[in-house]
Amino acid sequence: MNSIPGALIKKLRSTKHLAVLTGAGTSSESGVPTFREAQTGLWEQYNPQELATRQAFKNNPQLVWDWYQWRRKLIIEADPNPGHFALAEMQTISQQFTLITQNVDGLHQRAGSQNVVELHGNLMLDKCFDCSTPTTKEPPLTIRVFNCPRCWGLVRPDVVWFGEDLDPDNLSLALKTAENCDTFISIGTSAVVEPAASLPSIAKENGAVLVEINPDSTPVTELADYVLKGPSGEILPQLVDQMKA
Ligand code: BV8
Ligand code: ZN
Repeated sequence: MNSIPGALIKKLRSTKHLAVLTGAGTSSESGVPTFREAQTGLWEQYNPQELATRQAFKNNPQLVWDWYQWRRKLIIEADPNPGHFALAEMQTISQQFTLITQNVDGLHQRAGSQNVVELHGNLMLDKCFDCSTPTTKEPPLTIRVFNCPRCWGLVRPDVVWFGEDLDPDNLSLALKTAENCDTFISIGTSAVVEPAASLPSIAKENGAVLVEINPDSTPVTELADYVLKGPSGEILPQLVDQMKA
C-alpha cells in the first residue's frame, strides 16, 4: 500500500464533520464474505440479490430463513477487525463524526463505534413480515421460521431487502450528512446499491473532499480526491495513527 499523502492527513486533522460510508469490504477481514463474493456450500447456487427480497421469502420462507441463520452464525463467530477498531477510534478524535454503514453485521458497534447509521438494518434483529412488530428471540439462532406473537404472521430478519424502502429517518440523516460534511470516506463498497451508492457523489457535489479505501476500483474511484488502494483493515489503522501523530 503506498503511503498516505500528507495533505490528506492534514485535511483529516482539520475536518469539522467527518463522514464515513462502509460496505461489506470492511468486514471481509473478519471472515464475513462480502455481499457479492461467491457464497459457499449450499448457498453457492443462490444469487444473494434474489434471496434478499420479499418475493423470495413469500415463495420459500424457510429457505430464506435458513440463509439468514447461516449468515448469523458466521457473524456470531466473527470478530471486528483492526479496520472496525480504527473507525471507532477515529470517531473519538474527530470534531463531528458520522458512520453510515450498508452492513447488517453489527461489527462496527461491537468494535465500539457509536450512533452507527445502519442503512440496511441489522441481521441479528427480527420483525414480523406482516405487522413489522419487532420479535427478536434470544438466542437468535432459531432453526425454524416462527410466527409473530401478535398477528401470527411469519417472522423475518429486520433488514432492508431489495425493492424495500430504507428507514426514512436513517436515509434523511445519511443524505444530510453527505450534504454537510467536509470530508467523506467511502470504504469497502462496490458503490452499486442505491440509494447508498449516491452518497459519495452527493458529498463531492456539496464540496466535501472525497476519499476511497478499496483494493479495487469502483464508480467512486474516478470521483475521489484521494484513492487509497488496499484492505481497510490495514489502511485505517495507519490513517488513524497518522491523524494522531
Ligand atoms: C430502494 C440487506 C426504493 C439485506 C442490502 C429494481 C427493483 C427494485 C429496486 C431496484 C431495482 N433496480 C434498482 C433498484 C434499487 C436497488 C438497487 O440499488 N439495486 C442494485 C443492485 C442496482 N435498491 C433497493 O432496492 C433499495 N431500496 O431502492 O427502495 C425502491 C422501492 C421499490 C422499487 C424501486 C426502488 C434497498 C437496497 C438494500 C438492499 N439490502 N442488504 C442483506 O444483507 O441480506 S444491500 C447489500 O448490498 C448489503 O447490505 C451490502 O452491504 C450492499 C452493498 O454491497 P457492498 O457493501 O458494496 O458489498 P459488495 O460485496 O458489493 O462489495 C464489496 C466491496 O468491498 C468491493 O468493492 C471490494 O473490492 C471491497 N473489498 C473487498 N475486500 C476489502 C474491500 N474493501 C476494503 N477492504 C477489504 N479488505
Ligand atoms: Zn405480526
